[in-house]
Amino acid sequence: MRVVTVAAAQMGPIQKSDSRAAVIERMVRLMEAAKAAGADLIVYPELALTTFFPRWYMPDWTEVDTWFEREMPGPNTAALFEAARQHEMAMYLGYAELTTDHHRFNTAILTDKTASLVGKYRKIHLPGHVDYDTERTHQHLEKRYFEPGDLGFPVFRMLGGIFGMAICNDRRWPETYRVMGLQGVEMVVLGYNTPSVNSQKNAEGPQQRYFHSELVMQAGAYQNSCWVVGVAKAGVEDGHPLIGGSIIVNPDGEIVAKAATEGDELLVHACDLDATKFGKATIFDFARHRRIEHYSRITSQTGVILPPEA
Ligand code: CDT
Repeated sequence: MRVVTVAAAQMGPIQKSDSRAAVIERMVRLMEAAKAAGADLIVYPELALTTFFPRWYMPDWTEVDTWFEREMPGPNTAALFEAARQHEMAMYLGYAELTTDHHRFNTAILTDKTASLVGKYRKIHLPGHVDYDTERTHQHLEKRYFEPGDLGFPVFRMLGGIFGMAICNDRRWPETYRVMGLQGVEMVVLGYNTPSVNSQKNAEGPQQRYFHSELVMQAGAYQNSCWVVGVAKAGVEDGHPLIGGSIIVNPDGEIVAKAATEGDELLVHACDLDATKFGKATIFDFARHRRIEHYSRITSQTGVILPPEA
């Protein structure tokens, strides 16, 4: 057995007016509870330090940059890293990254039990739109505020296992998991902010949003025989509801822990990384069963090309 005890640290809403310090205090409290429950690794949501600011159209880029971190760790996050060191807690942390040469990414990092950086991931599948959209019930301006990630889907050795990261909308894409599956990933950790209603289809409300969220993470786990830990920022942020539904999924695609609320809530599960071995050696033994001679469209084509009319 290679057990990594994971704490999925779902966070309730963060209002626009909440300070970073107040948010960090909540995160440290969740980390303390994770430590008390015996966790090795805590997973926080996407853009965990602030409200989900891409819902706000901001023409002023100086204002936009107030939502970004220029250093990690930096003055805003030093206390969180200090707590991680003190509790010997590995961590997945999502935040908005502003690089020294002024590129903006929706980023997540993995740190080890000494709070040292193990790896970085920048969100690749950015949803939403660039300009203010009058047709939508609410805005989703990730394509305005972030560039697509430029680091691929790397995996990292940590805690005796192989870990990969994704961020929110990435979880809906099978390519996300498969690229990491091809590097032997044993646990995918990811955070999300998912509005409870589809801004372009009112009839798609929370019930379907929760269903899709589980569906994609369970499929990703099963098809790559790995653990998936998905963590929400949930609840109503300045009038805008986000789903909860944080889950821990085993390599058979079964949910082993699930959040019951839309607030700060901790799910803890002892995940045996050796449980990934059976699927990887049998039905999803990629080396034996994949037929790459038939997969070229996956990397040579983005949109759909219809067959010729009869
Ligand atoms: N944050 C994020 O990626 N949210 C998306 C919402 C898509 S709707 C434009 C998600 O996939 O949950």
